[in-house]
Amino acid sequence: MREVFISASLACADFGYLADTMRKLEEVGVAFFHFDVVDGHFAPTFIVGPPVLASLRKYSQIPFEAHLACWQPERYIEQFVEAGADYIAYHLEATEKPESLADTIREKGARPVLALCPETPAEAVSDALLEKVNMVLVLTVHPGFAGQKFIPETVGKIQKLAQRIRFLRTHCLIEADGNICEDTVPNVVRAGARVLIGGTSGLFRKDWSFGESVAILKRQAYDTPEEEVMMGTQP
Ligand code: S6P
Ligand code: MG
Repeated sequence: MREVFISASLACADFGYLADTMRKLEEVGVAFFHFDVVDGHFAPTFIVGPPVLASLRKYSQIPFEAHLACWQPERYIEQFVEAGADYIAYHLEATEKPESLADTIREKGARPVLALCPETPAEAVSDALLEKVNMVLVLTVHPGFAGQKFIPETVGKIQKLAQRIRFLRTHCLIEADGNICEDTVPNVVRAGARVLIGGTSGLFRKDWSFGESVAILKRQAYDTPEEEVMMGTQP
């Protein structure tokens, strides 16, 4: 039986209550905390940096993922590892040495995650790189902002990556990030995504509690017919 994990995109939380919000999300079964880190250039905004992860680390036991929407991510790895990031997602578009960066992240003590913008095709990722990273984060919206509309063309990319991962027999999971909600979950799960990053549309909703939101996302994921999905493994 495949397993699907819910990750909470904390950029969508009320920053005045982060530690309390994280405790509530952990109680209802969220498996990862996802921090969007933007440098003002890769995408035209700023969100959080290492001091925020470091302050929150003591309030949570589950893995932290730093999603670096930043140019030259190699400059920031050490700071985020020291701040407590367990997974570091860097963009293929933002670095000239994606393979050696995966090695560096691992050497520093975190797990590498390769992130892809919506326009970047699956073919831009080499087999060697797929074998080096723990996860591939497929952005299903443009980087930097919550509340955008799902880009349907990204589903085919998830499917192609999932087929290659299966062929290569690596333990790499695919994450879907952007407008992940009850309407889009069946598409990304059927294509092969196993980590669902919830934001304003799927997890931080005014009409549902966190418990209800997680239950709805998981129900949609597990109701997707078994024969149509690829197998996944623990990251
Ligand atoms: C987008 C970012 C995401 C957002 C998430 C928000 O640049 O990487 O992690 O925080 O997409 O969720 P939603 O449901 O508002 O799109
Ligand atoms: Mg993100």
